Amino acid sequence: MYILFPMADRRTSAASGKERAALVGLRTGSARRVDADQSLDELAGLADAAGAAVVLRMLQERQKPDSATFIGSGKVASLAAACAEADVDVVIFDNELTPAQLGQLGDRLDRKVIDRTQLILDIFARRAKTREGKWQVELAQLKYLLPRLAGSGTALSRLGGGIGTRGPGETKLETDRRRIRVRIQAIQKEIDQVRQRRSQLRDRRHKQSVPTVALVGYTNAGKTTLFNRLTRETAEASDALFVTLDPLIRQVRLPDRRELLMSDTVGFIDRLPHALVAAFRATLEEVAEADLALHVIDVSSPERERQIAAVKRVLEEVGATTVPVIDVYNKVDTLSPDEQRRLRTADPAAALISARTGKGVDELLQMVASRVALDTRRITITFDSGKEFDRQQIARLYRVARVLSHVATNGRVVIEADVPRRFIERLTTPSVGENAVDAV
Ligand SMILES: Nc1nc2c(ncn2[C@@H]2O[C@H](COP(=O)(O)OP(=O)(O)OP(=O)(O)O)[C@@H](O)[C@H]2O)c(=O)[nH]1
Ligand SMILES: [Mg+2]
Repeated sequence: MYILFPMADRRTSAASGKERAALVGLRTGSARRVDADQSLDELAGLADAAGAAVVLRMLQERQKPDSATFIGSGKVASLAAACAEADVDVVIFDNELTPAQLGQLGDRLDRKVIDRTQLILDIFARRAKTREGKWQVELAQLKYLLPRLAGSGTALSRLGGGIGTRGPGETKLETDRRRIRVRIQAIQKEIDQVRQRRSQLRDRRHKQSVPTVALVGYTNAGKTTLFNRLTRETAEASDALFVTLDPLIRQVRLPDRRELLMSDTVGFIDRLPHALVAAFRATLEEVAEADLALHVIDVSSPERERQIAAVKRVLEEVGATTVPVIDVYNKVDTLSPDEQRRLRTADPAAALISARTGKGVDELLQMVASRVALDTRRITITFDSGKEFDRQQIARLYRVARVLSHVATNGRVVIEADVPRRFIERLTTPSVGENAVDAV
């Protein structure tokens, strides 16, 4: 079964120079029809993000994938005919194909064939802006490509240009196996250095005891919109997939004047290519090392539950399972009051917000403040206000702790405060050791 889109599309896409894409999905065994359809919808969103115009959709049903042609020989023949009729440039499969399948399908369809993984990698290649982001994407692309160069060289020679051949910055990807190996090593080295630098920065932040909160969530959930609202930033947010690639970290001031650092980073997706997760480890470590994660969930998506599950899987994969999480249901402006009530009853511990209108954002900040404050001890510290070092410590205390009382007499300052445990550890340095610290 396939759907051919109106021919008017052909003129539009030719005029805009877009590649004309056919999308192919496979529904196997007990998989639900609606899930397979939604998966193809998502693939269409990805194709759009890669700059293609979708002119054909096909959903094949069979017990299990065919080892040679994935969708079965007969189906390939009808797909080839449909592709010829619709003047398709590239056929995109909703699954990861084996090198053998890629070769077979390329031969039989006689046009460029790519899979879901290549499509996602291509979007990332288009979006990467920083040096670090570019390295990570290219590494993932080359690692995906290498084993596929082994068998049939034709599958790749057929790629020509466009989607699937672009490296970061739209340069053409290397396809010579020996050169790829050398390049992988060089990039790996650079990424290791980045990783070290990031880890040093994190250590420094850790020493300053500023809590960090990471925004995580499915792509397009509204992470950057929320980030901008909380930090008064103007990072790019838009209704396209994978707009954010590189992590951004900015300060947020809580209602009680304490500071924390908030990070925005790459969004997740169902079946996120493993090569990509591995390559983005340096970026994703920001999440694994955070004190708290806000899981931003798009309530307007019909696939909310599947997206939530996909995010949890990625968090596991990047080793972020011990980070405490607050579920943040975003885009509640799209829900009726009734639906909002149901959501609140179903998950009372979650936050309901609209990053776009600002609704619920203050309550969310209160929740963050109390969660971040959980790991504190109430202590009383005496400072010598004549000493520069002590005056600095007092200023820092105000930034990281919740100060309950501050009494200054005869050059002494006595402060009672709820202090993060990590900060208390810092109070054992020699000069601070002179200060009297009483835990309550
Ligand atoms: N209706 C509504 N739309 C929202 C809300 N928050 C964000 N959006 C829209 O959702 C789309 C995605 O927002 P982003 O902030 O870019 O999402 P993201 O999670 O950062 O996405 P990626 O970086 O691409 O993974 C944009 O079109 C936003 O305007 C909201 O509260 N309500
Ligand atoms: Mg974003």
